[in-house]
Amino acid sequence: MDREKVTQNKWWKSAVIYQIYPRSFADSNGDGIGDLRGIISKLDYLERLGIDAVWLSPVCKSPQDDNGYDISDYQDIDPMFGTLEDMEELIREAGKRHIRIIMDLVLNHSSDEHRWFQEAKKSRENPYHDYYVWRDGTEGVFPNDMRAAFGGPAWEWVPEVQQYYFHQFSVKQPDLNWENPRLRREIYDMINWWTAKGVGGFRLDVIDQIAKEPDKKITNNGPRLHEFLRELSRETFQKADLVTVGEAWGATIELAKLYSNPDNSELSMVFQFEHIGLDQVEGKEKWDLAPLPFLKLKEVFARWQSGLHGKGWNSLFWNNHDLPRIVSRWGNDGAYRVESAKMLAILLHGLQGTPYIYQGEELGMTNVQYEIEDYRDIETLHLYEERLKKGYSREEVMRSIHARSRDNARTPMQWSDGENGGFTKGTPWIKVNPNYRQINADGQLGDEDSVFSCYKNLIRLRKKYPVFVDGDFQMLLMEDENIFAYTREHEDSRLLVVCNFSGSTVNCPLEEPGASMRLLIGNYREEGPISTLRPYEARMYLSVQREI
Ligand code: TEU
Ligand code: CA
Repeated sequence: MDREKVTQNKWWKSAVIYQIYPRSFADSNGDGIGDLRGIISKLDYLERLGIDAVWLSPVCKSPQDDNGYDISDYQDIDPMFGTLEDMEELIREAGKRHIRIIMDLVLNHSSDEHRWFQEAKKSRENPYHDYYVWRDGTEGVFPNDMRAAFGGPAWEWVPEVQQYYFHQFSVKQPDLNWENPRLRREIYDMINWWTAKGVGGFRLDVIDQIAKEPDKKITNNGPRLHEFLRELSRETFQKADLVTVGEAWGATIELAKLYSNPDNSELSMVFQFEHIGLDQVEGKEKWDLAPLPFLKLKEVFARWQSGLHGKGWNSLFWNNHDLPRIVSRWGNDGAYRVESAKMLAILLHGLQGTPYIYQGEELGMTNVQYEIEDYRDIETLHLYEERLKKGYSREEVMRSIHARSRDNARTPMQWSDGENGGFTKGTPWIKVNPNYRQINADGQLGDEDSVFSCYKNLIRLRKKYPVFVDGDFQMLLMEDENIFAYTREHEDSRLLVVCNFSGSTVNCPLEEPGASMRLLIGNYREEGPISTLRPYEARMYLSVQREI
């Protein structure tokens, strides 16, 4: 079968992937921190939901400066999450349920406690010195004015070598030097070691930042990026039937055609964030809130759906461990929490691409509004200090934090209405959202009208009808200020998805679906006329000339 055909039939094109933030998913030993044995205890829940793979945020050894995105040993599990044997058991037990385990590879930087860095900073002659990015200089005179994502300069002075090292994130996350072929070889060997253990794929943290030229202030999409990715893919991913998804904040459609080229030369797909950046003030930061430009949201989705059709592959997501929860952000986490959570799910899961469900999204979990003392995220805590120093009022800063803090996604998974939402018998590392008594898995599993059941049904539909995977995309009512409607067509099947993105009842100019259009799923019990859509109403119709 030629490579084009191979990619066409890839398992991950009809798969739905579930992201677990292990620290907040399920705690098995009462230390208040989620762990691998906690995940193993919830595999039956995941099997019932029907997902095909689990993306684990990092569980490797780490000092936890950035909650595990600062890895100090890529081939061992951090004791707080368990042991390598626990990981092997998780891979085995998940496999029995036809669930693949995807690991989160943080290859742009390591922890400063990694043995490579501990060696590198000893002397310029040390064989590991060039595993990192160094610049000569004098203490106090930075190589340039680049800033780190978590506050402060992007350069840190090391007296032993009289040089600065470069770090795009925290000072404990020194950037790795991908120009060094010996480093790249060690990374490939590590990845193949995990693949040999049965890992089913990899999520690649800030992968478009590995090719950098700090002297020219180039921190992503550097000139050698696709050369590195093709070598990485050739030396590792192409040796097994893996799914790979790169986090690429700087991706455009043209770049995504390279990343997700059907010839399998780089990755399966990327996470691009054009839709995610829409509700912030132009040219400012995510903390500078702006209303969502709905017509722009539709334009972005239409462009990515059409732009990659037949030329690449989309990831589909609203949430992850860095993002606020979508039902609070673009839905309604009050009176219409259930309807809007389902609408957002129906809208996303009808599109072409691989859908990702972030832990708790399938329950309609919401943001939180804590006091600053209850936040744990390094990014949030830096922001708080930085903006107060810049003269922002405390109210303004807390409004930004409530809306955008990454901890909105990191409050513990809500399993039951029992103590700590069933997450831990100990003291949770971060407070459980107080609404766990109303929003929890136990209360939804047996309820056909729950958000959980809506996700479960959408996952089944994706497997049953090829139009979900292979259909093309046409946006309808592009200029409508409230309705997100589109069709997908493949062979003799036509999918129609109509969503009222607003909290008001609106008129819909679409003609009533004909007798051949069968309602596959909706978020209101009775199916009224399509001409009047109730608040956050969503419907998915399928017309099939011949039954599958
Ligand atoms: O995130 C990349 C990244 O840039 C995010 O930190 C994002 O800019 C920020 O959260 C605003 O939303 C990846 C990981 O997903 C994140 O958890 C890590 O903190 C970061 O890389 C460093 O590894
Ligand atoms: Ca634990």
